Amino acid sequence: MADMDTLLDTINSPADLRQLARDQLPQLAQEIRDLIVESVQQTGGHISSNLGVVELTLALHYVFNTPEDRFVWDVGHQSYTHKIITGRRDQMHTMRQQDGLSGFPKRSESDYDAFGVGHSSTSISAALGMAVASQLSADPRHAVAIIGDGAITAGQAYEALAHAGDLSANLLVILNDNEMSISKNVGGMSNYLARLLSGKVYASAREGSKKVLEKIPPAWEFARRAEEHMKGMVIPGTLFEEMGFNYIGPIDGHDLDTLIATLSNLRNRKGPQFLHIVTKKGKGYQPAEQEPGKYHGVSPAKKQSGKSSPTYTQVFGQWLCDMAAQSDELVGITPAMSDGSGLNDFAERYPQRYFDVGIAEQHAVTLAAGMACEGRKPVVAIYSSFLQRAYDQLIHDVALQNLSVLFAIDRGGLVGADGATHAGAFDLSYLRCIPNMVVMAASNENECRQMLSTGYHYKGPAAVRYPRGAGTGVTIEANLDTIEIGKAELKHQGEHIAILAFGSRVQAAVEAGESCNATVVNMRFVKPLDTAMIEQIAASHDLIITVEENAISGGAGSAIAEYLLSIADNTPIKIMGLPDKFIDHGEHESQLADCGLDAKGIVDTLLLHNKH
Ligand SMILES: Cc1ncc(C[n+]2csc(CCOP(=O)(O)OP(=O)(O)O)c2C)c(N)n1
Repeated sequence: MADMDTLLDTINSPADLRQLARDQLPQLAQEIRDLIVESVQQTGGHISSNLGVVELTLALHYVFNTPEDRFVWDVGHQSYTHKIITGRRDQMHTMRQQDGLSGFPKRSESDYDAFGVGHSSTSISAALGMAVASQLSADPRHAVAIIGDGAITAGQAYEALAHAGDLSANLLVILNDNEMSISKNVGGMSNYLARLLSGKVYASAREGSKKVLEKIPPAWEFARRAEEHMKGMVIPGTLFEEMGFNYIGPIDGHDLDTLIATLSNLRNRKGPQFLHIVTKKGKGYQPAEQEPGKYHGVSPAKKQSGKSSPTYTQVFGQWLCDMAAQSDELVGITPAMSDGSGLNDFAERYPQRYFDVGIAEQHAVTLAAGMACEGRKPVVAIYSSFLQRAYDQLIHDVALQNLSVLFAIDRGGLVGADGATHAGAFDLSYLRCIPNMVVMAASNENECRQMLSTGYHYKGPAAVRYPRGAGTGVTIEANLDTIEIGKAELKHQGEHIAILAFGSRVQAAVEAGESCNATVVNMRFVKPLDTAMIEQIAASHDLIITVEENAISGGAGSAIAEYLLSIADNTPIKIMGLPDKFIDHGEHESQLADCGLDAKGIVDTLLLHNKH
């Protein structure tokens, strides 16, 4: 294929795609699959989800008039085919790297990316907003939301469906049903969808719908009658119909003819439409078809080899199993991130005490609150950026009632290739302002384990935040010992300047401090602060520098500044942390260096301020 022009080489925009004959599309689909498998092996990213929607994406761009018509991809991790045919084919090898393509749709990247995503279950709301806006300005454009059966487990999707059903806006919702979230999908909705797909009904619908759709005349009335006929053959009166949608499906999401015919038909319909398609996650790539979960998100090939320290995620997973062995009250809760949060072993060993609630962060937190009321000890394992979703639940349901829930917060800080949507940039700010909370930031994997034990035994809400990736390589003690709440740790006694460091930045601070003979403290607690230590440091140093991998605004350094102000201490203070802007994808190490948060950056700041 190397010296032969491929079909894909001729596709620089969806307009080029629309020039192709329908019978050329399967070949194009194959070429796109090859490109996805090849490029994701280099760059890392989502394989399985993307291979599942190649035909759907081609059919959508073939039928709709993008970019005038708006597509909103839910989560957006399945948008690679969309990127490939909207002029970004040659940049696929740059994906998720600094200055390269984002792994998600992004408005600033392309006119075809109608809405920025990364977190799930926003697509129906956003597409409805667009549909309503075009209705208000009498604009004929279409708005389409494409959402998976995992993403549709979240409450926001239902809020949007319920509202859309009540409006007459021209919205098309496409449910891409592969019976998988990252792991096997869970919950009542997934059972309901499985029933819709079950047995004969779906099999006959596949055949039947094809025949019916082939014969659909263009005129609207005829199309409508044919469609009603088709629906009669499928499933009458679905949940989505009850919500005010015109429900079509389930249809085979890999059958281009059926997809194109159905979408062309739906394009001419007014009001809220719901199309249910069935696809296979990982389609066309044997390893991903067999283990779609494993191939959901993969690392670049070159990074997979080599032995390194355990990740914080693994340290948490081990701690959870060890604590569960000792404490019958422990329950583990994850919002659809069993693998990513390190709960797989726990799930296997303690299935009765393991709860995957689906992509439902708000529910996860209030569920934990309810369990805590009854004397259980819930551990909510959650990514920093996903906990943003459950902020009111954290305040109103957990903290206000001073319930003992432990939050194990993974991905605290920048997250490299996953980019701004997944960065845990704000948790220290948003947690420390909540009364009753204890907030800890782990500086190495052994301390992470100790902090988890400390938070677990604390009577009230506690959070331990730790970064993405491997730990520092320290020895991890097997015990479940706790540390004293609110107690910092002096790492290096120097003079003139003191660096008060938090969590992931402690090691860099120690390097910097030792090289300049500055005092270095591992603060450990963002709340409660070790105020005795702060006072002592302020009394014996000319300048305090704080360092954290969290937004400067309202973060841990800000807490120290507030404290100094409250005791009328005017020791100069310089707060180092993430700047007031979103940090794009790139290597984690270079993201930190760009923000001046590596050892060199800390030394530079120290020298700069030392001179004055
Ligand atoms: C709010 C939020 N929680 C969790 C995630 C992590 N996540 C990304 S994709 C995914 C599964 C999505 O499943 P589905 O919608 O069925 O899409 P598929 O990958 O199966 O095509 C999850 C849980 C997220 N992106 N956003």
